[in-house]
Amino acid sequence: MLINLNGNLVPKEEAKISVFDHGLLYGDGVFEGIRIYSGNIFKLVEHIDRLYDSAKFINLEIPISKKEMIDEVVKTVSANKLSDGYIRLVVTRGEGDLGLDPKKCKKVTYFIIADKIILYPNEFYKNGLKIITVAIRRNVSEALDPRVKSLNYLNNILAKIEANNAGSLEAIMINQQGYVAEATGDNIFIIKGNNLITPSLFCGVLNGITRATVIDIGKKIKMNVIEQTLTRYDLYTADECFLTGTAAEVIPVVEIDTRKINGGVPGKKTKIIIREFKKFTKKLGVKIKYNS
Ligand code: PXG
Repeated sequence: MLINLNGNLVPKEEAKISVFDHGLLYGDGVFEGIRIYSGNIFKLVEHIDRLYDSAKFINLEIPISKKEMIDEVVKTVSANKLSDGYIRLVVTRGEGDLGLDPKKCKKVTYFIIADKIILYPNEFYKNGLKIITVAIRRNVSEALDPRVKSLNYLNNILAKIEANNAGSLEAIMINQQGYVAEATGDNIFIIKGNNLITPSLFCGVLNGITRATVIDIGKKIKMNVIEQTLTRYDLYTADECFLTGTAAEVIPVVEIDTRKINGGVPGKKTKIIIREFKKFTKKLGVKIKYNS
């Protein structure tokens, strides 16, 4: 496996960064998780746009242009001859000293890993997930905006620990106002009648690339797509529910806080959306040409 470290392809064993890197010391950095489907890097341009927006928010200047970053991603995937897999693109503040001041970090670090992906076991796509809402609240936008995909995932990890401790695979996080936000690494959707509903971005959620794709699918199949505030009541009384994310794709939810959704089986409309999503994954993105 070859890792792209600051533009150089190096063997995995040599892909090392300093213990003084502020990405490690303070979580000072941003990242993206991207999928490759049949040689197509799904929505790569949208992921790169979001990466640069996250970097801009934290006042981190990525040393190469978006176009160059796209080329670096393509170079890494093709060097590893991956046609299906997962890309982790990380940009950190770089090496500094033992103070948190980013001014001391003179050179931004970036690296790109292209590897196979580990999915939820297939049975969960077929039978759906049982999930819970957790006590830990989603970060407030005034402290650290959830739209920034930063290396600070402790908020989400604390929620995941709560879910793990309760024997649940995923957690739904509520925001400071008591409205539903998102799962630890996925956005949430419910279906009520012909309405496809997801929390608005102002509820404190990541502007998910899969979320945007599902919104487009909803419009295409003539559902009313609504972004609004949701409470636990809306979740418990939904006809159908599912989560969306690059890693999880579209995965049905069949139980929330012990309340069964759609009688405890994946919903009909959810299955249609999953089918449509699979078609989209091969169409939208940047196609790879593999080096022979
Ligand atoms: N919300 C959060 C907090 C996320 O981290 C999503 C929603 C879905 O966004 P996309 O753009 O992927 O549709 C994410 C992204 C993992 C993992 O290991 C999960 C994500 C990213 C990287 C790794 O589970 N989720």
